[in-house]
Amino acid sequence: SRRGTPALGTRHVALVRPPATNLAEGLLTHLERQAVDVALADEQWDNYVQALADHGWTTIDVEPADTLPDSVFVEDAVVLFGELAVITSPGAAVRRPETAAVEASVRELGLVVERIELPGLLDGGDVLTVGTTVYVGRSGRTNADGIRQLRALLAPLGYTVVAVPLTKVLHLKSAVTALPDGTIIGYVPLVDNTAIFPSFMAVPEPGGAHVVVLSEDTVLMAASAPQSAALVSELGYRVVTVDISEFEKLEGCVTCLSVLVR
Ligand code: CIR
Repeated sequence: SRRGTPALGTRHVALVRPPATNLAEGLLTHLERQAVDVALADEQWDNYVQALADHGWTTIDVEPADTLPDSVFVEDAVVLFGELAVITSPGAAVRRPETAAVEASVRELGLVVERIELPGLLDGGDVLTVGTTVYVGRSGRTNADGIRQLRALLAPLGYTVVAVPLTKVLHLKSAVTALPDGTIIGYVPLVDNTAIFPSFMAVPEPGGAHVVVLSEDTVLMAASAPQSAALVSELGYRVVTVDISEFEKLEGCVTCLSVLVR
């Protein structure tokens, strides 16, 4: 079994979940509600999936759930560590029913399944793995018991769970993600304490804090953050951009829309 720092691209499957017809009713914590154009969202989602496909990722659709508006944000329901799939315990009660179909999909992939149990709460958007370090946001969605359970599941596999207090943002990965070389990039006004990260680079836009690592040399970023994309490009990475404006209105970002199985 793989653990530690798996080679990128050992498997090229990505889980995605088509947007619900009631997407526009998704939860909001920090933003004022703006009208979501669901037809445009569908088109943007298709383009996002196409961008994954263009870079060698075969996408698998988790069964759509038209009564679950936030189900498109599939990364919140499961976190993968090599062959281990940890089914989360979503911090928003209305999102809890999202996990069942995601669990079915990861079982079909043959992954080992573990679960965070109540009263533990943990959203996948709070989990950022860099090598064998697993940063976990202690956020409005993830509590201490959820972090404790994840730590207990991962310690035997050689991972260190580092909890990150958050007060200014929905999820850890709303504020920071990692480049392929392990550099943490983030939007400073949303991070309580950047000193917790061993190598941190600031980006100039909130949407620029989010990268999906498509390969060792290519990342996916939102079109809403052109200056950040230029900065990452200056570091020698290929940057693919997609417009996800309708998902950003719901506090979603490029990372939330898929789970890459490496
Ligand atoms: C929510 O509030 O749960 C959704 N509207 C947005 C979730 C975004 N997911 C993420 O940042 N991982």
